[in-house]
Amino acid sequence: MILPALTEATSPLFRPIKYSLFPPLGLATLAGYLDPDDEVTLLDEHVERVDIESLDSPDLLVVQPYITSARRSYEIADHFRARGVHVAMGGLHVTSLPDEAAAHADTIFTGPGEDTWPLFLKEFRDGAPGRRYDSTLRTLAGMPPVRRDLIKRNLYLVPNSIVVSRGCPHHCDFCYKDAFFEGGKSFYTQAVDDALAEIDRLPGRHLYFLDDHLLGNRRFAEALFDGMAGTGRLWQAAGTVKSVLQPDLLERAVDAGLRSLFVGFETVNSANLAERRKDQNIGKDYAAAVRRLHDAGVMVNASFVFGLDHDGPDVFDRTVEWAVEQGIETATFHIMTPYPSTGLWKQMEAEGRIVHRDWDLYDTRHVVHRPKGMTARQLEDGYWRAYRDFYRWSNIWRGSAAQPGTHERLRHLAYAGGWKKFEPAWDALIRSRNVVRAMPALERTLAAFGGRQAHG
Ligand code: B12
Ligand code: SF4
Repeated sequence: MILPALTEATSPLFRPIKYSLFPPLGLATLAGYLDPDDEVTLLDEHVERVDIESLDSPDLLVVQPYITSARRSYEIADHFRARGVHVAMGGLHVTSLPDEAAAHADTIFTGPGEDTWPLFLKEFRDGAPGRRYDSTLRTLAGMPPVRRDLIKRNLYLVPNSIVVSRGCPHHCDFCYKDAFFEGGKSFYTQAVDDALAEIDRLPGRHLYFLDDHLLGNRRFAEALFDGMAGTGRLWQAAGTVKSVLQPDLLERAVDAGLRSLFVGFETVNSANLAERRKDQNIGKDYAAAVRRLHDAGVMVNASFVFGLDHDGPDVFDRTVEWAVEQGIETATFHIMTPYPSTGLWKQMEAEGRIVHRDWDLYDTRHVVHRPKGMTARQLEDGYWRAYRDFYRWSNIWRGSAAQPGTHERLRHLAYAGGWKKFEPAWDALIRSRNVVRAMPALERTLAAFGGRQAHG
């Protein structure tokens, strides 16, 4: 099983820490369905060199392409198919463009794999594998434990990534979600006991929930948080502005160990929200959401998209200024990128505004569409400027001053500075092949100041 990487992640010169954060959870999940006596190797090109020439030919090669790693995925697949190996491919990019992927695979899968993958395995063993499997039955019931034994933990800063749900209850039209889950349910969770059992299997204290929206099903989230309370876990996750503003749910999450939340604010221009069907953000008080998180001792990783149709050249400074004023600890900026088969893609294509299909550049750092309110150059320059400005020491300092107390101010400085200001140190750690050694420092930062306890 292989997770191919985009070129940047394999560069001998500099490897950003973000590619050494999380292990290949999707493939480790699929490996759970194999028989105990099947031999399986899990390779992740983001963190290890994969020399395809020197690899033995397996009976079956499983490849998971993302859009930005599609080119490399196809190269690997073509190489092994030429050797007579059966290649199976699935995941997000394959679901967006099944015909493109089918040219490089013997079997393709669309949608999540929990129903079709075991069926394929049986048919493959029987010598009659299908050419294409489309997922329709959506459930996580009876899912085998994730094969975490296949994950080389020392190569990741956050080996304990976990997902306990699939999809999301919302329908933002730039998101991969609706297209990926077409043909069945698009938001469902594990049984709470199964999720708690999966959590129990993870060593150490720190967890990172990769669920699109961990707070999306209130009943599930409450039961999960109640089950986790008192276990001493420290964790990070993603949620929406709306869910943060709900009474009580955030408090339960914090009592269960939530210390930092990724929130999709997306835009400071409210006209963009309606156009992109980000309905759950419309009319929501963003500043109140940040305040509520900070008051609860939770750090904010805010996500913003630039280049939406109502954005003009002033959007970069306005966004950075707003984020710094709120004391947001970390921000992730993106250039609006229409992913194939999303609603946004369909609109851009109908308007003739897609300028090329070089998937390598669909990494949210390059302009691939014709923007409305500015030029492509302004958009790319503004994007890079926003990163530089947000992570200037003067702004990190200013942001920390917006925090409710001294503890939070120190945490802000340690966390925001640690991520962006010490990239060369991260690079050295990656090269030592022991990134996990930084985990205690991350845990200390999250634990020392966070949580409602800090406020007495
Ligand atoms: C963690 C994560 C990352 C991590 C690491 C990824 C990793 N190690 O797997 C990091 C930080 C490195 C990352 C980087 C990027 N990411 Co990212 N990331 C995610 C995130 C949040 C979770 C992925 C995950 O683990 N999911 C849980 C597992 C269980 O699901 P899964 O991997 O999809 O696998 C299931 C199915 O897809 C299917 N399946 C997958 N492969 C196969 C193969 C077969 C044979 C079968 C049967 C089934 C199957 O079965 C699995 C079990 O259900 C997703 C959002 C999401 N909800 O998926 C975005 C996401 C995958 N990322 C995305 C993007 C765009 C990027 C970046 C380009 C963004 C950027 N600007 O930096 C980069 C570069 C990616 C690259 N390497 O090329 C997009 C992908 C869009 C696309 N069409 O490909 C997503 C969907 C986010 C979004 N909403 O747009 N990412
Ligand atoms: S809330 Fe997030 S995960 Fe859900 S549809 Fe919107 S962008 Fe996608």
